[in-house]
Amino acid sequence: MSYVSEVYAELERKHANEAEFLEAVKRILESLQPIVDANEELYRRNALLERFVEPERIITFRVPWTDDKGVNHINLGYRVQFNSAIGPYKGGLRFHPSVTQSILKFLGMEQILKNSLTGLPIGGGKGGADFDPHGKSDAEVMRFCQSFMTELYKYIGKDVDVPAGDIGVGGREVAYMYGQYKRITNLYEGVLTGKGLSFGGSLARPEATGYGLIYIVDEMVRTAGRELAGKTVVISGSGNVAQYATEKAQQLGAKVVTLSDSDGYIYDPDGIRLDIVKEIKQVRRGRIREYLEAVPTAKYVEGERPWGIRCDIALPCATQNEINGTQAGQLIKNGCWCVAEGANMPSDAAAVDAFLAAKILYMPGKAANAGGVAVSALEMSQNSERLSWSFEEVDGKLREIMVNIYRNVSETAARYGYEGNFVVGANIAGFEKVSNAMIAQGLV
Ligand code: NDP
Ligand code: 2IT
Repeated sequence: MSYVSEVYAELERKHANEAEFLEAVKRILESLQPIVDANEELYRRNALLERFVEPERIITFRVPWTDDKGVNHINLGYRVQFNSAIGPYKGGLRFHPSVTQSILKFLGMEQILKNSLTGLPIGGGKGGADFDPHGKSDAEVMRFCQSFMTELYKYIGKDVDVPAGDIGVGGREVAYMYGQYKRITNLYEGVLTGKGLSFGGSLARPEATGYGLIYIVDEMVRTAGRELAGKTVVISGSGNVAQYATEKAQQLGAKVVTLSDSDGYIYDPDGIRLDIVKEIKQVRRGRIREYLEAVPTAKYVEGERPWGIRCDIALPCATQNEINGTQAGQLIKNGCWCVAEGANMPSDAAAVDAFLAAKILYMPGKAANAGGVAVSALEMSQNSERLSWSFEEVDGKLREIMVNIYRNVSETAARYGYEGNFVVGANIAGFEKVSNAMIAQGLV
């Protein structure tokens, strides 16, 4: 049995009930095969893969809180401190009813490689809770965030572990958690990123994941001799990543025709009016179907995802496994020639195989959505030096980081004989730095 298969079989035995995590590890290990083949003896001697697939630590805790009617609730909170070889644990917190340890381990594993790709000194972590912020009052969200932090604060710190947002965690939630951390510890430190501008947040952090996605798409498309301007773009989701991907795509002259939420998608052939979407999602915290109240010529399709709409470029920006093999085939058949992932692992294994087989431009999430965590790391730098950089400075660095990621991923793929396969390129390029650091630091 190959080293990769041995490690995977053992992991499957130990964590048989963690389907999402096992799937992520399987896909990553498969694409690391070329670098493992080249270094097998060294890796085995250092138990490298065995260590790489086990988190350094997982913290699980209960989160009690009281709703506005006085009813008590208990949710489950987690922090997966996966890998600190190249820096303090760094990664978002997700509040969504689907959150389990398996999902957070899969996201944490992705985060290790993504953070490495940014070129910045950040390790990999992820956390969250099975709490659903939808329909909760501000006071309920505040009480939940305070209770969550009352436990989490023991395990984090500016040089230890620095959480941020993810699905269901945006500026409001980060601010409530920051307030509680400060109150308990009496420390004013950059322990969370994505903070408000008046208390240590970075300009361009809200925009960073979506803008970064478009910067890498722009670079990839231009390298292929094409351009973004005038192209039709289909986007899923309508949260933080989807909104700012739409904004930057529009600024570069592309036409975005869809957005979605967990209820359905909107199709506006005239191009999405982002001001309306921001009002619905950021101010009213409403549903995407409300777009039709302002733009009656648009269409709303309940219970479906937008992959049947003809486009040049598709940008999944909602959640994992939102494109299956059949939907990928449909996109390709309709002429889509570029897919880049704003979300983490939105394409399932069959969809990825379809994109690679069709040889379209396909950039996986750990490279394409790394702009968010990259600017989080820039927020940490600003907090450490107690200075704030201008929007232009942060945005300029973000663009440079995304261009560098594209070049690194594409050169690494070519170096291992997989030209144009950015899945292999991203996984190996991310892994090279982490594995070197892990081996150098000895058996820890
Ligand atoms: P938000 O909570 O701001 O938005 C999430 C969007 O996706 C909403 O429109 C939501 O709809 C939709 N969505 C969530 N879960 C599902 C589901 N199970 N089925 C269908 N739609 C769903 O999150 P973000 O925009 O921050 O995150 C989106 C993706 O991007 C995630 O995969 C996240 O991990 C990834 N990401 C985020 C980064 C960041 O900086 N925020 C950085 C890198 C990656 P609804 O409101 O109906 O639930
Ligand atoms: O998936 C991700 O990269 C994020 N949710 C952002 C993490 C961060 O620390 O900014």
